[in-house]
Amino acid sequence: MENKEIIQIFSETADLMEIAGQDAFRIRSYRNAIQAIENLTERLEDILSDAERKLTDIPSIGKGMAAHIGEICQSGQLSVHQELRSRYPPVALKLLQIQGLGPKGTALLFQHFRVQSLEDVEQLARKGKLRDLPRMGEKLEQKILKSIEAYKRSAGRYLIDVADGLAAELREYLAQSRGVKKVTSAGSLRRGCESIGDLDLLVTGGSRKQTADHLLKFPKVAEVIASGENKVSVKLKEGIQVDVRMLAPESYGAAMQYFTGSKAHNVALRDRAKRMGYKLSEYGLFRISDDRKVAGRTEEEVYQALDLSYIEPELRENTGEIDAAAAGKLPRLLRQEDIRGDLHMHTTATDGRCSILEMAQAAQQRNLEYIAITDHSQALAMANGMNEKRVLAQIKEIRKAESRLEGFRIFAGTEVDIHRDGRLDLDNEVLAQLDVVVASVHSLMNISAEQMTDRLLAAFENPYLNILAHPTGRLVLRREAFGFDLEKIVAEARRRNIAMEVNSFPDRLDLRENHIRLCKQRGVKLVISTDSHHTKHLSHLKYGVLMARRGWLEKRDVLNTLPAAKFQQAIKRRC
Ligand code: DGT
Ligand code: CA
Ligand code: CA
Ligand code: ZN
Repeated sequence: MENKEIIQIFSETADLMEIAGQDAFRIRSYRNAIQAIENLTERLEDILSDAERKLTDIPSIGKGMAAHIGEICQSGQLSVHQELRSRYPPVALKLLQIQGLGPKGTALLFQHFRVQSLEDVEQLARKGKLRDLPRMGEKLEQKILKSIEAYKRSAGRYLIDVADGLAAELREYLAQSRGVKKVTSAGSLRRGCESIGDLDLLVTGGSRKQTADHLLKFPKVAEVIASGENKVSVKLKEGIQVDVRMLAPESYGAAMQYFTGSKAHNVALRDRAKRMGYKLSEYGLFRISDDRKVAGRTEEEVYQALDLSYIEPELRENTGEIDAAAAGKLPRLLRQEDIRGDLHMHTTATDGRCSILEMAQAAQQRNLEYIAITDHSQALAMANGMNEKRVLAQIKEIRKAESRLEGFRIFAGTEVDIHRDGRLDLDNEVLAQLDVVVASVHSLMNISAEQMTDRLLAAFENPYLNILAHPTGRLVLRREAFGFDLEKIVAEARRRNIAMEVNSFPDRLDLRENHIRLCKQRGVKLVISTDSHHTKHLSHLKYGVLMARRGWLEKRDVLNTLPAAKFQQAIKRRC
């Protein structure tokens, strides 16, 4: 039994207990246990089978939870969980994901209607039957409809870190098959998209049959969807589909180009080829007049034959990249090595899991030159946000930690909440003593777009605010961005020299590419940060960099490519 499976059972149990309206204290003990297990590096089953050790030595795991873990490891299931599952239809867990419904709304639905599927709820809402339920109303009904639509759109898609991790494992595994020369990810993952529908892997070298047989022995394969001569599609235990294509080396580049997409980019590229007297396919670029193959071994070759400079995968969305490549005007995209600092992270003082020094040392090991510690402010009580007094004490601790490191800077910062009226959640006197102030909205997100615009504009009036963090508040596959007038905010940011964050956390990725591009066009600088809550999150930087590249950013557009001292200069407010 893997820890992940235990977490899954606990999480469903807690969710169902919420629908059942059970004791909040007991529900919390499940959630706390989940957090504790997520932070473990060992398998629970191994601890259990070690006579010298006790599960209850793990913080947040009491006697009750330890017994539950024992039961799961022994029988593969948990009776409390089974009992709750039998009480509600399977759609119950899905309904909890629908914004506006929540556990209470879900319970209410089950009390008043026979709902078996998401479509049932959708119908009820369309017919206006939800609004009369207690505490519901027409507005909430509309919101539920909208979030069901969003849920359906996102269903079956995966966050980039999940897809990326599985693809890396599979690539490594496939590379071990006899004769295999190259294994590459293509599709949306290679383009750095925020969510991934399925994985596309390209393999060359070795015999197709052997590679296919090898793939089917990958321990995470759950089922085979299709198995043809050149392509095998499987579903992994995690649910995601993988298309593996076996290719000849002489058409590898053409296939890479074709299967990287996007579809829109490919269509435009094929049009261009046609106009130039060529035919472009996954097998190569062919001259129409005599069917001679002119390119196909590498992607570079294909673009070159079409009189284009090489187009990086992240740009291939048919949003102007082909014209720019034809004119030799593509940006020199930012690279991860260009990033020198990380300006958004949390420690044990609030909701992070590691100390200031641990975060700094881990960042230094990743070749960064500076970080900012930006713990939460008091309004975020849930995350143990800090008041002025605690912030002042933390500044001292940060200076102390910094003095223990060689050639590394730790900026004292905060992630300060922006109140409903635009006020920042900490006194200016304290903000003035910080090296960098990152500000963000964490509450009251469903106000109107005008109100949100005013709220952000008012926040910008505070002279200490340097960076607006996760500016749109969206959560990938889970929550839409809140509305506001981005043009107005960007213009004001430019005037005042406020930077916009590209939050690298895989479920945020905020700003996203089109917004990033707008900032660049309007002359607003960006900062790419990880929002780490643990040293292991520092590796998420690569996803922020991918998003920045999708937004056409170059090194000079990003402030944390600067050395520490220059960075500090560059974030100084203009007004
Ligand atoms: P996803 O999987 O939904 O995250 O997105 P993609 O872009 O990975 O899409 P996928 O897996 O359906 O196909 C991979 C690439 O193969 C796609 O980006 C472009 C290429 N491709 C697939 N079908 C077509 C097609 O009908 N026409 C063209 N031009 N290209 C296609
Ligand atoms: Ca795909
Ligand atoms: Ca695919
Ligand atoms: Zn944060």
